[in-house]
Amino acid sequence: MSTSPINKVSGVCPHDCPDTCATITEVQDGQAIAFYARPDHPHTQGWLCAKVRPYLERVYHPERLHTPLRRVGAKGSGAWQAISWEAAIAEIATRWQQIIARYSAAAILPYSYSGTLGLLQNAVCEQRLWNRMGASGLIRSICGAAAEHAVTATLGRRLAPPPEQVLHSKLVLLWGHNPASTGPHFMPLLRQAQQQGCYVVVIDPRRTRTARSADQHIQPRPATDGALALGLMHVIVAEGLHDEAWLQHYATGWDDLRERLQEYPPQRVAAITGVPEATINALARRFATTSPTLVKFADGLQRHGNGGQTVRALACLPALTGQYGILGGGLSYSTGGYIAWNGAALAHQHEYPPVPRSVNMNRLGAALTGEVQDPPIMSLYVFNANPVTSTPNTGRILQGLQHEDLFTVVHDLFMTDTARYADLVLPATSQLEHADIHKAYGQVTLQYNAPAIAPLGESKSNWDVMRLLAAALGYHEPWLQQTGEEVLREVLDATRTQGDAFTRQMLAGITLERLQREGSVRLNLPAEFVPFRDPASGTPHFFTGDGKIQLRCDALVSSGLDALPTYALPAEFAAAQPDDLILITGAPHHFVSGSLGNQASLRQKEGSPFIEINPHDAAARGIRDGMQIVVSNARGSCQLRAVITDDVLPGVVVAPKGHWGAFSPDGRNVNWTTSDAIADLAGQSTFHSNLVRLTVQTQGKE
Ligand SMILES: Nc1nc2c(c(=O)[nH]1)N[C@H]1C(S)=C(S)[C@@H](COP(=O)(O)OP(=O)(O)OC[C@H]3O[C@@H](n4cnc5c(=O)[nH]c(N)nc54)[C@H](O)[C@@H]3O)O[C@H]1N2
Ligand SMILES: Nc1nc2c(c(=O)[nH]1)N[C@H]1C(S)=C(S)[C@@H](COP(=O)(O)OP(=O)(O)OC[C@H]3O[C@@H](n4cnc5c(=O)[nH]c(N)nc54)[C@H](O)[C@@H]3O)O[C@H]1N2
Ligand code: SF4
Ligand SMILES: [Mo]
Repeated sequence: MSTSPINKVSGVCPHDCPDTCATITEVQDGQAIAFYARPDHPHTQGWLCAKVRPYLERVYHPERLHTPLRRVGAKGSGAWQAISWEAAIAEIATRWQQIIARYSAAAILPYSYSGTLGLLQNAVCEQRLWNRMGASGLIRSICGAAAEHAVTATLGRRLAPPPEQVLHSKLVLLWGHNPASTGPHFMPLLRQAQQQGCYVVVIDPRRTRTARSADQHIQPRPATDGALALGLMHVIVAEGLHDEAWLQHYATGWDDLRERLQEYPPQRVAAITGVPEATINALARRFATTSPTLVKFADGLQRHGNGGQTVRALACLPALTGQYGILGGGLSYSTGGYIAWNGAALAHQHEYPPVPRSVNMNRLGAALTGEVQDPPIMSLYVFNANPVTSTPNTGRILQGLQHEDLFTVVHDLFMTDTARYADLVLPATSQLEHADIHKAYGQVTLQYNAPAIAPLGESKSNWDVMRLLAAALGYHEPWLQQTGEEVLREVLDATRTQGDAFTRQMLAGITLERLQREGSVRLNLPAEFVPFRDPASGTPHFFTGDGKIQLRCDALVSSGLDALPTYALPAEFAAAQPDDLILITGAPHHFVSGSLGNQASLRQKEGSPFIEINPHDAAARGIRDGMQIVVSNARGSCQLRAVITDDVLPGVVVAPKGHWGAFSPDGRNVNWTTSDAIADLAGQSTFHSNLVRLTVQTQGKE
């Protein structure tokens, strides 16, 4: 046993999760020997979730990529040759220079999303090099774009209460949100609130882990939540339970919304949602006669054709009874708006011509197979993302990736479903091997992740690869050659000194040195802080042009939306045939999207890829528990294991996202069936607006 000293290094979980836990890595002789939660971080509460606790399995996974690889066989054949970084970078630069000369840099598409949420390895790397090149932009709308846009338009800023404020709530509606899996550190707080008498309602077509411990579970038909929210408001107004004075003072468009609500009597809403009229009336009364009430949702709810308007309706609901600006009340979507990074320092976009065009990431398959022309996409550079696993309409993406003249580079820690189709694969560092700063979208600390160990093999961080590419392409701007630490300092200092007034207040005194010293720092929330309450007057105040909540939001009309919340059936569902079922593909408990999906211990806990089917729907199709089922529609098909359960509504089936094709019996996952149609707002994905048919897989025959 080594007697060398053990060094404890403070870090941050980088994954796409609202909790952004603080971690400790113990290092001895250059090896990480232990990994656990920082005991003193308020939100982490001294524990990590089941998926990240065994993180050293990921870091030291035998299949980590250690060198750059060049494809030697046909695309997707899996034959590779190890090459040096010099050769890999030179090949990329040469290919790109040829493409730029012939087509312009717009023919190069960077594709990235949420492998890490760090300021450096994500936000900066999504911008700087590509802006300098004049490459195509990417509309990053796969996750929560509609909600982000709708909440910002309604409230002026994405502020959610710090999570511990739920201890003051008396009623919480968890609406299409499953924090027991997707943001687990909220659960002990919710449990404590419940023990103090808070009533918890989960609104979800599936009986989730979160729903099991709720006081009430309401199961609407998918994508009808906008109608449900409008119906609740209808009842509140019809019974005179709304706060007229509050609405007159602090809201824009109350008269218009009141008129709109007339279209949503409970009888009609019951027919749309499948929720009994009595349940709607009772929930409306409970909502209106309880205070403080909190409406909490995340992104799963709005991955539908009507996601933007659904979120608009939900964001209006707390205003009806004046719940905004009250401790324990209001809306909890995301804390992402507490800090707005200084865009100029982050991106340096202003020094170069505007982005030539932008491609919606949900349309990747379409973009690679002809939808994007003049110039067509000739090169794809994927990092922080695994689109073959996680992006809709996989069949079409693979068609695109197999084009002989598409030059694809994938930078990842592993040979993902996407990397298999690359021309060049580059090895990436893990969070233990690079530096970063993380803000959170479900809590209010800013944190520094210090590198704990040296990069494994020849792996490099995103930023270090960008620097090499910039140099090879002949770009000599200092902001393309800074060290990672210099970049972090530049962006943090610019944001603290030149950010908007709210951001400056949040960051006062938070320097890079302080973050490095303390690891985690709580933002400068004043002692009595409540989102949307003016500290001087104590009255509600929104970050909108007129300081009021925008019940009617004229700004959204230019985005093609009705200025008032409304309900419309997603186009996919309007064409439903009798045999169709709605497939919802939310978060798996043991992976984060496709990340961690190749870790054997987690795959074992998650079980082989499954689909939950109501006994009624199973019986009608001769499906028994454990059978292999072909799930199909016109876009494609995949095979899943049947789990018969009344956890799902009749007419609805549920199969978690994130399983890799590589570990599935037919090499495919649910995204072979999901739609790449775009929702009503902000280019949002519509994964859950997905109609499928189920048939029993017959063994040994076509
Ligand atoms: N363990 C784990 N945690 C994760 C992730 C993960 O993959 N695994 N992913 C992370 C990411 S990327 C995100 S964006 C967040 C998402 O966080 P959440 O939004 O909490 O998670 P989802 O499972 O996507 O969706 C939540 C719920 O919405 C329900 N739902 C779907 N359609 C409807 C509908 O029409 N109406 C209603 N009322 N409910 C509906 C689903 O049944 C699901 O239970 O979680 C993050 N955390
Ligand atoms: N069917 C269905 N599909 C969905 C959803 C759904 O609801 N249903 N939800 C969607 C949502 S909410 C999201 S956010 C997306 C997520 O989609 P993606 O952003 O594509 O996320 P992952 O599949 O987790 O892939 C991230 C990859 O980044 C890699 N990575 C991690 N750290 C680094 C790094 O430092 N450098 C580099 N170069 N790579 C790194 C990981 O190893 C992993 O392979 O998935 C979407 N997919
Ligand atoms: S995935 Fe979420 S809950 Fe798990 S360690 Fe990371 S931040 Fe914490
Ligand atoms: Mo997401």
